[in-house]
Amino acid sequence: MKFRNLIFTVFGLLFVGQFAANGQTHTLPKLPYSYDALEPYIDAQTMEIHYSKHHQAYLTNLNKALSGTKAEKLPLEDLLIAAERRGPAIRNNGGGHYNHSLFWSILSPDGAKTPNGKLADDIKNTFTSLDSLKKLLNAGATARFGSGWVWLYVTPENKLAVCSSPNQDNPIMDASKDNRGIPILGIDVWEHAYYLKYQNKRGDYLGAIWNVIDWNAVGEKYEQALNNPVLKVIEKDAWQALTNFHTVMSQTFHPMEEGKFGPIRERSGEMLAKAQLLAASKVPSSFQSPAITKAIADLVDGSAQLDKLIKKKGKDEKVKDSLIKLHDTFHIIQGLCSDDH
Ligand code: MN3
Repeated sequence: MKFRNLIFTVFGLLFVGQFAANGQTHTLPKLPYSYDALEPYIDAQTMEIHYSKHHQAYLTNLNKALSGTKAEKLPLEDLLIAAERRGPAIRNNGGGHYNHSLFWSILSPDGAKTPNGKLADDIKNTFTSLDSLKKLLNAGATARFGSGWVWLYVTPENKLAVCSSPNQDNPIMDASKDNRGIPILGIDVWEHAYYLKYQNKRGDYLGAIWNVIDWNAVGEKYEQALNNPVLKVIEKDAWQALTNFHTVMSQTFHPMEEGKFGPIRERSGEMLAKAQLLAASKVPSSFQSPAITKAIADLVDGSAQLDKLIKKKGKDEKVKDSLIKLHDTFHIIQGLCSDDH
């Protein structure tokens, strides 16, 4: 906790001048080509409105929602992991900013028409061919009712997968439930992405878009995603039984630190139940280790002892020792406290 706070403080000091100067934490990425560069597949007017009005509006509203909050200095990915928990302003505008930034970066008038290297191999191994991947993505985009996106993404198990999401959601978000990971290719299927040229014919837009997808850029995104520590954070966040235990722990431990023993005395039975559910849950592959197995077993034993102590109306001092020990055990599994909880 302390180390992380120190890091935030250092970054805060480094960037505080910038924040004060431009009054915003997130900025619009420069478009790497002109508005008419993707003609005839995407028309100049659509590009201009999409980038300078729609994307800009998500960005403005994101910075407005973050202004003066603790989350103001968090990296965008950290914000999005807990998007649903943070509420619709962050979910919609943070998603809108992230998704469009990705979209612009994988489009190009003269990009690679096919993937190469590891991405090419893994597409073939996962989807049998590039054509069948495109068909899957187009089917997902066609089936998406109303506004949304279709994604090629990397799962926490380092596999390629396809999903679609409503509105400005994406696989990084808690809202994405069973389809969590880091997107490397996204296609915007909001009407604002195609209506001026294609009107209601989403299928024609989906046929044309492949002419301007730059597979080299997607390949770079793939390499970055595979090496991105956020993948492991997403995997842990998707481990619902751990999150549920964490909620009870943080809502009882932190009050106790301030001398308030009411929450833990009321909820020790619930804490034990959550520990038992955690022990019965499927441990994500990258968390499977003898140390974690032991820590989970210790968590059940420790929660049972604490609950017994509280039922016997044990003294505050003893409850405190027991809860501190349990909290330490929990952090063997969870890692350091983050500012998210
Ligand atoms: Mn859009």
